[in-house]
Amino acid sequence: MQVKGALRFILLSQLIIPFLLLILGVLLGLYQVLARAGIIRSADIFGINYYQGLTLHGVINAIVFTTFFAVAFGNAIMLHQLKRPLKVGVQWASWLLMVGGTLMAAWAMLTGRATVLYTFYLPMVAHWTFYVGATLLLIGSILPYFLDWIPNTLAWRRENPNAKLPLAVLGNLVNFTLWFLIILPLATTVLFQMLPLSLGLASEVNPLLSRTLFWFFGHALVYFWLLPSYIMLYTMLPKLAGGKLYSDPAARLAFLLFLLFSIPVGLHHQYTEGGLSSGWKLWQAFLTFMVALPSFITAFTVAASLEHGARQNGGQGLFSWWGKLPYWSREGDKWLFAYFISGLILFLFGGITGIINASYSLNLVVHNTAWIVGHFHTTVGGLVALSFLGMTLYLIARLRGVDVKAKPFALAAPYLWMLGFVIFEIALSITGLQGAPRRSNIGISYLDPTNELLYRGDWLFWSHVGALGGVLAVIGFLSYVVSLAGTLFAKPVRAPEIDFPIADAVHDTPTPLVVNLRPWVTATLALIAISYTYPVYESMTRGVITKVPGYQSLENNLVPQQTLREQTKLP
Ligand code: HAS
Repeated sequence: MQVKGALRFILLSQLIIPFLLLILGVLLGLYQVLARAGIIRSADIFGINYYQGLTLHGVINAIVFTTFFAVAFGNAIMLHQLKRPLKVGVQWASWLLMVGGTLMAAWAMLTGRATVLYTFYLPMVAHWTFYVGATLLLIGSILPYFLDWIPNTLAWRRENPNAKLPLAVLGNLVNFTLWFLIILPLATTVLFQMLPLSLGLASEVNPLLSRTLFWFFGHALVYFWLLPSYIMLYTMLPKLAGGKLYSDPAARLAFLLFLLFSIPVGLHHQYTEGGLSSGWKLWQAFLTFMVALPSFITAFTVAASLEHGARQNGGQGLFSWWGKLPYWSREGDKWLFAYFISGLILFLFGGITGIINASYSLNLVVHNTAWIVGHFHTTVGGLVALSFLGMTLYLIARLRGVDVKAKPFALAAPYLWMLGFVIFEIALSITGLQGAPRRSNIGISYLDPTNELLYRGDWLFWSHVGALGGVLAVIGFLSYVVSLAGTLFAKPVRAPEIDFPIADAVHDTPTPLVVNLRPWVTATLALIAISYTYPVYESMTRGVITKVPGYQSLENNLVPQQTLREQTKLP
């Protein structure tokens, strides 16, 4: 399908702008891992403080890159699958809000006015531009869903009353329905708690309520990152592997189960938080195990699809068919396979560690340690990042009308990244179990041998192994940059277009349970109401704190450390 003019510009820039920011985000990640291994021992680098760098790393990589990509990919999927035009006015409005919001938040972070990490927990307070910027980014990201995708889907349904909604469209609509439902609690805490505090308009605040609302958003956020990857795994990977999707109804069921279970699980980030009853934490722990179910379904369906593809390529035996998959193929679009398979291998680690995190009792061992950092670099930094990077390269080549350049570099990139993060994950899991904290510049504390009080020499070996993993992953990223830069500046050889390698399904029997979205949305709302009414009520009644230095307005919050220390001095 051909794409021209403003729409082509918008789609291309939705991919290129976050990629450019990602270069900074990845380099700051390198600084983090070297600082945490005690290889760089300083509180800052090139004028960027460790925690400012950590904020930029998290916000750029996990929020900006992912949100821009999800919108660009969603636009491309809807265009390609429904064959209905997108409204240029809507797309411009969405683009302006997202780019404007990102620039505002970037200014606040780069000038040191928003060193609040990507979770921006109260009582840390950022400059108001950070909150307004983040809000604009979120509003911009949801506009296409309401003003383009839903109207286009309804029109498509009217024209095709008996046809099944294309699988990729279902996945995308589920993802943005989820997105809409979760940005409401986030907007509530940002607009009614954080912004007034930042502007000096509030004298008291409730951090417990804020964190409960944040994690109402925050865990489902990880599935907002994951679902575009699952769309690719279900609809494109089977074809790249040489075969078909094993089961279309299983894929639909997985998407719908994500809608149902992604949201009412946020309390598993707050197991150690005082003020919330343990019964509700346990209830959400059970639901967390339920949200792993669609990923188990995915593991089996994807593995069966890979086997189907491999057998079409001549694969035989119980295990030797694995050898017939196109791991190194440069033919056509098959290079993309490397991104998906590397991501899947990383996600095996991410899934296992996630299930360990979910256990109410085991979580007490790993919470706030380096273990968690290992977990999310094999999930959002693994399958999600690799599939997004692969698809960014693929779409840029299509939208520019060129072939992917420097394919050996494009192929080496995901394997180096995967190897790097497997090493990183193992190393950080071990240091985490040894007690190494996350979100901490341990190079100038626990890993500084001159610090007699804190020094933990036993963390040194695995921290260095972790740094080796991080360096390997960055080399993989640079290899990707070579291919992307070549593709970005290559001379066009054909008309710009959007096209995806969409697979047929082996099993495609109509299954009423997974056709209609409405009962699933109703059940989702009911489960959210059951799981969150009491925890939100509890947070509202128990969490208010007043007149504590950290909870005052930004101006007061920026008082020198000395004054803060005086204010909090014990008698
Ligand atoms: Fe998580 C913390 C539990 C999935 C991201 N998670 C985080 C944080 C992030 C994150 C960013 O219960 C840190 C937040 C912060 O800053 O504090 N997570 C889970 C569970 C799952 C899970 C149960 N997480 C994800 C995904 C993420 C992500 C996906 C990003 C995209 N997570 C937690 C918990 C915490 C947490 C607690 C809080 C910890 C704390 O104390 O702070 C599940 O959804 C995972 C299910 C996955 C599977 C794996 C299926 C495997 C597949 C691969 C098959 C491979 C094949 C190929 C076929 C069951 C699909 C094989 C090929 C060969 C060649 C072998």
